[in-house]
Amino acid sequence: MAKTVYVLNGPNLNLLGTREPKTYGTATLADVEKLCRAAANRHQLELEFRQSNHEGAIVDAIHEARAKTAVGIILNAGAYTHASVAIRDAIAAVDVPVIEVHISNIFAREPFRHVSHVAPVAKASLCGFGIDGYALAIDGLAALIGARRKD
Ligand code: CA2
Repeated sequence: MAKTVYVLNGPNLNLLGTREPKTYGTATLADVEKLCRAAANRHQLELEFRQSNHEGAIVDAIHEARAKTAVGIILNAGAYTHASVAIRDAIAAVDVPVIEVHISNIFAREPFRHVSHVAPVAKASLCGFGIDGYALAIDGLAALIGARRKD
């Protein structure tokens, strides 16, 4: 059976590439999706790629990943990272490994970004690698679950 990884993106990430290039680079969310498809394909994983500006939609997508027996979730919850107990609880409620990703180094930014409600319930977290962090997270998930790699 095909193994699927969900990549979930939170609020404002649809604006990637349009503003704040110093912090987030110039790539668009479509570029991120392409990079994720290539990484998933290398590990023979199917990909579900989503973005939402709504907290409940992200909670629903986490539940959907569980219902569809996804092998993992790569989650950039955007600003909800620092604020959402609902997303934290959803992650804790499902037995799907979540890898937290941030494009920027949240620890080198404003103090309110140093707190992540996702990190304590995530399997792993990475930040500061730009959009390459998404591919690194998929590679890390594949290593965790022992996915077969295409050479
Ligand atoms: O570094 C990240 O990936 C963040 O999750 C991005 C969030 C921010 O609230 C987190 O603290 C760190 C913000 C995403 C907004 O992205 C934009 C991109 C271009 C223009 C405007 C917003």
